[in-house]
Amino acid sequence: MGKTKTYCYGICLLISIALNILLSINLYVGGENNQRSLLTWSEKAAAEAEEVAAISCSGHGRAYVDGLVSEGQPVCECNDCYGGNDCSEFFHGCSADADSGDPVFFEPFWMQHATDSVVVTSGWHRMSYKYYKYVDSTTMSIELESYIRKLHSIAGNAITEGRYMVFGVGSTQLLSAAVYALSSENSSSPSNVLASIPFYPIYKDQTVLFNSENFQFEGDTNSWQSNNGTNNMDVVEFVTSPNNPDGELKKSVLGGKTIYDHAYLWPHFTPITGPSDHDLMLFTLSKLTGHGGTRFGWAIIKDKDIYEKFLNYIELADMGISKDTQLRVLKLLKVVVEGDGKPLFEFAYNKMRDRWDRLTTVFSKSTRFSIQQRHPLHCNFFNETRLPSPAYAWVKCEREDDDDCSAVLEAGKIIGRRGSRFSDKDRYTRLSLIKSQDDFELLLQRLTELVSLENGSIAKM
Ligand SMILES: Cc1ncc(COP(=O)(O)O)c(C=O)c1O
Ligand SMILES: *[C@@H]1O[C@H](CO)[C@@H](O)[C@H](O)[C@H]1NC(C)=O
Ligand SMILES: *[C@@H]1O[C@H](CO)[C@@H](O)[C@H](O)[C@H]1NC(C)=O
Ligand SMILES: *[C@@H]1O[C@H](CO)[C@@H](O)[C@H](O)[C@H]1NC(C)=O
Ligand SMILES: CC(=O)N[C@H]1CO[C@H](CO)[C@@H](O)[C@@H]1O
Repeated sequence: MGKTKTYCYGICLLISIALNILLSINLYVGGENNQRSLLTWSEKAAAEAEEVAAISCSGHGRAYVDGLVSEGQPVCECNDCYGGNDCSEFFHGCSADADSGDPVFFEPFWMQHATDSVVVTSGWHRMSYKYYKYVDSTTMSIELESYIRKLHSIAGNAITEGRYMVFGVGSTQLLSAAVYALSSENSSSPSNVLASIPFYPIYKDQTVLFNSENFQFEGDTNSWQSNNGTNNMDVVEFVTSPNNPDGELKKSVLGGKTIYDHAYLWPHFTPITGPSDHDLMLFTLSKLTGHGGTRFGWAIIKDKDIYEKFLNYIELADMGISKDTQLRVLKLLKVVVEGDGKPLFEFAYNKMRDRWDRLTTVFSKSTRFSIQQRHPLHCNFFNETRLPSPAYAWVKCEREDDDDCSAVLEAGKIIGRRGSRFSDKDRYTRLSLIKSQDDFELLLQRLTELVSLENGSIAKM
């Protein structure tokens, strides 16, 4: 009896294994001769996506499903200084472009996590303006919001308990929503919007563009304070921490209504010393995962009235942000929180640290150029004392005559963003360190060339 039973189990197990193998083959190969493949409408799109992604562009460019097409084939979009049909030509003498804060350095991470980060969207995915017909606030994904809260508790960079959250088209949209929400209505004089030099230029540009009776841009906090002294005036202050361009951890100068722009408050750019606990904090996907093009940011808000003004702004400006964007962000954040954030933050930190190590080696040989000082702090996320590795180098030209630092660098085939863009002196220039590896390698090469001239014949002339 017992023996027959065991015998039967053995056969059953074999049959079961064989069946599994057959089913798997059917699933993965798609078995055209079999009666039915398990995937139906997504297969063709998946094949197209993989086919286009497989185009190598010599490792110096990329082809996209939505890119230009030539003779029925997707065209390679080459990195700066590369060209030709397959991006294999390098343009010698080409300038290194370190101008924009395009966070493309994350790309290899997402290629390593291709399977987990891919999004499949049907033609009828969430056509409605709203989510969840049975819930009130319906233009934001509740699932996405809960992942963002989880992310902050893992990174340890912001308090979200008991706070409201609003999504925006990038944090760019939330900057102006914040100014609107914090400005006084119907007051005899407009609220004064300020930031501390050097500051991110969009604060001023947007405030000027939206030209309201309720607010006006008043420039630098420090000169404002010394001119207006103890006057208890209506101010809205932008505090960027870590700061763009110089990476400094900033605090409010005026102590009034404050917008904390935490675009760079992530473990790969700065040691996380504790959770930020301010009334109004802004974050962006762009500098967290590198998906600047997805245009997604969020505000964390303590006060209910301010929260409602934010909602009103987003509702009137664009009736809530794209559901397609929210789907993609959800998929990406699920990867980010894997392994308690270690894979993503370690990848990004190692990349930034490597770039800073190589950059400081070059600048240590220079007396003509200097970069900002960095100070070690204890990072709670990595449980270690570390130097910050900011997104940008804030370069100072030290020679008396070099008061236009951008021009000096440009002559050395390096394109930066001039200090006056940040309302500072042109003796400073910002260099972006978060672009592609090709961009960084060329930047480092041009910097090395420029510095090596210092003690040579040209510098002595
Ligand atoms: C300080 C700061 N805030 C906000 C932004 C806007 O980011 P996004 O609109 O991509 O979220 C940037 C982008 O560079 C930034 O540097
Ligand atoms: C501002 O004035 C408008 C029109 O008079 C009024 O409807 C609104 O409630 C006022 N807002 C505040 C905050 O007092
Ligand atoms: C140039 O000379 C200075 C002073 O002697 C030195 O400190 C610096 O390292 C030299 N720079 C290079 C690139 O050789
Ligand atoms: C942090 O590091 C210290 C010293 O290396 C160690 O004693 C401690 O257990 C670590 N804490 C955590 C939470 O890992
Ligand atoms: C009321 C007042 O004195 N406002 C001044 C505050 O300081 C700025 C300069 O930073 C002046 O432009 C304002 O007029």
